[in-house]
Amino acid sequence: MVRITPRSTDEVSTTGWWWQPAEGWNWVTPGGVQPRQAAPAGYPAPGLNQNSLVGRFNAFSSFEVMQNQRCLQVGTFGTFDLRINDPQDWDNFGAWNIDVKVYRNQVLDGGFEGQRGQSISSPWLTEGASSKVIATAPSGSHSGSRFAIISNGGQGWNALVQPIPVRPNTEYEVIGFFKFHPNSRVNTAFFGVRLPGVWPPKESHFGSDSSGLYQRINVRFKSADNTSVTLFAGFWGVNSPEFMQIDDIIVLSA
Ligand SMILES: [Ca+2]
Repeated sequence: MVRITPRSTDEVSTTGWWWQPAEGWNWVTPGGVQPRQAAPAGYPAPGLNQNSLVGRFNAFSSFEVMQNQRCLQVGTFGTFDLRINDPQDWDNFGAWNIDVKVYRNQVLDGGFEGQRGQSISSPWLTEGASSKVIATAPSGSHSGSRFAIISNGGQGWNALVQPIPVRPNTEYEVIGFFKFHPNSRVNTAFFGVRLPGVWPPKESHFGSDSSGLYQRINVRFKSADNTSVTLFAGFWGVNSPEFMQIDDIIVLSA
């Protein structure tokens, strides 16, 4: 996982000769020219703001870094390209400092695409007596073609869990996607992490929202002095046959 953070006030002069003092009118920050002007054909990224910091990654179309500060999971690998949206950059001077941070995703097989059978297998573990299965149906998954289903017909706890490594004294965010049948009565689902010796867990409490769509659930936690925590997602039975679909669980350092 990669996070790109430009220093938004750094400036580059986009025209002139290097021996000249800055003229002051042609300095741009990574946001590009103000007011915005869509770059015409011939620019590295036509349609995006002129002289802005643009990124390109494999087959994804170019994007303006300052307009896309959210986190995306793209599920591919390749070469990331960052540059100024300026067709003639040999005469530029100044610099934009850009922090590029690379994170390891602590969760293994969070999208369940690595699960090959119907039963839950490593690195996922299960808790509780009701059945937990892997379903293969692109239409039912949040992404990819596989997802997990936890069933629960009684009153007990049924869950998927995975121990994950963490850096001590680091803040993390756990994100996952959960879906219930529109008629589901589940209001007893929990998603989060257990830290050794700490109760209750750092968790989000949620349930069916009757939409029948995937809900994004997140929770933040601080690792304290731990190097391992246990990720969990499950629900307490409500004495009727209930199901919860799970997909795309990730942990990001905040
Ligand atoms: Ca999936």
